[in-house]
Amino acid sequence: MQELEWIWMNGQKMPWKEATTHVLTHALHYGTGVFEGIRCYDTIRGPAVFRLHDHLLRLFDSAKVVRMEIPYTIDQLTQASLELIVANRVKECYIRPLAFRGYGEMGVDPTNCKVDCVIAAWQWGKYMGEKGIKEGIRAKISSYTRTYINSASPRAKTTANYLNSALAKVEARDLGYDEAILLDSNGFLSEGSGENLFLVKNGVILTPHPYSILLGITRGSVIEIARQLGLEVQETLCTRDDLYLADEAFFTGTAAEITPIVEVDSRVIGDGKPGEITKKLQNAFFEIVKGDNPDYDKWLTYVS
Ligand code: PPE
Repeated sequence: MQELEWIWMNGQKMPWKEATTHVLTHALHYGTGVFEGIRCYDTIRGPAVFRLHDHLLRLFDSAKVVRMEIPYTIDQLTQASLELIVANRVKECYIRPLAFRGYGEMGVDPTNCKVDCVIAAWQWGKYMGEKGIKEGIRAKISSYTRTYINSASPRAKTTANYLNSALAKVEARDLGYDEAILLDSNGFLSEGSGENLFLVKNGVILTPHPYSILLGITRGSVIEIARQLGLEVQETLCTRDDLYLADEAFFTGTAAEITPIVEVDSRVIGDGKPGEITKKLQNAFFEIVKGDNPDYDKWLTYVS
């Protein structure tokens, strides 16, 4: 990966290469970490972070679920994120706050391990390529089931939850697909390995109910934008058949932004091209994150 100059770690910025941790860090062994992914976009008023406060609120929610006390406030992490962008002299970047159980004691119980907190930033282009975001990607329903709500909370963005994602992603890639779509333990659609899922049928937008998924900030944004545009959105149970027979489908996520899905399990979605509603939402979304829609300035934190 392309390194930037600084990483914020436990209250201070330090050179990228020095931001390291002990091999007996609890989270490395037991997955006891919570994190966020946030994008900063270049706008006419300079770099702006999209929904920074909402992402940090979710970080603290994730920490609450796993009973981890983050030793900083939201305000401190906000300030640290903004200062990191300035220090690294980037206009656009992806920001990764991470709080994790550190070095202290081995054994599953994390209680006696201190909580370490880092914020890194790097430049990250289109998650599934320029071609993917323009022309759409091919997805596969995974043989892996999304982590069950009572085994590991999908509402919490924990590092542990991503083994489930990584298994599904690698399987999909091995089979020649761009991304995996996981079903929940009842067989309904849940989400991609790192994205939420949307379908469009007869002009109505459908998205899996909030129980077995990460409640995506991009998902919430897209629902609000779509309703504002006068489109109907339903959060509901969706089956793989709903997806196969949809007129349009797309993924949402901080990294993935809005990525059209044009094929699932060898079924062409709609006419095999990004759909009209998908493109409309994509345009509206990029206008907002680039600071070109004053109605949504509330979602941007300008770096300076
Ligand atoms: N579901 C999952 C499982 C998920 O990982 C993400 C984000 C989302 C939904 C969408 O959430 P939001 O970003 O708030 O709209 N995935 C992050 C990690 C990607 C990675 O490869 O790392 C992201 O997009 O930042």
